[in-house]
Amino acid sequence: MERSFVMLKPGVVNRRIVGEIISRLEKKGLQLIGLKMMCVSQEIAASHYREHVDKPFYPELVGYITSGPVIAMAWQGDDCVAFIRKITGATRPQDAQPGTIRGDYCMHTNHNVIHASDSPESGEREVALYFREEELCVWTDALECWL
Ligand code: 3AN
Repeated sequence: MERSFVMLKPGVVNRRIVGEIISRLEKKGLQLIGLKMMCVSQEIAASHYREHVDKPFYPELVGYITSGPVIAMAWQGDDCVAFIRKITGATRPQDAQPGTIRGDYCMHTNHNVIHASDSPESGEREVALYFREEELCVWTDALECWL
């Protein structure tokens, strides 16, 4: 079963839209297996965004996700990485379709509301970066046969 790491960035907490955004993922039928509010350390931020270390926006990106609490989540489901990326929308809000989270909730790429793993391999790596195994709760989904 595929896993994806999703993070609602500090602006989401400040704007009081955490519940609305989580609802969108729940309604799709994805299974939430880990959830916590946390402050991201410099070390975790650096590991998370290591592929962007040479990009001009890197200092601002790390500065933003360490500027206040985030909502860290682990989701599970068949093809869940691709489903969540579709629901999340394109990186640039200008390219994100209305109806996607980024299409509906943001205007600037540097404050694009949400992170979602971009491959199953990233999903495994990022879930392990943010969650200890005992923090994950893998539960039997009684609705599976209806999804
Ligand atoms: P995504 O989050 O859609 O997978 P990535 O991995 O290319 O996109 O970028 C990671 C994060 O870096 C984005 N979510 C965004 O916050 C920030 N970012 C990407 N490109 C830019 C940019 N051109 N200017 C400012 N911030 C950017």
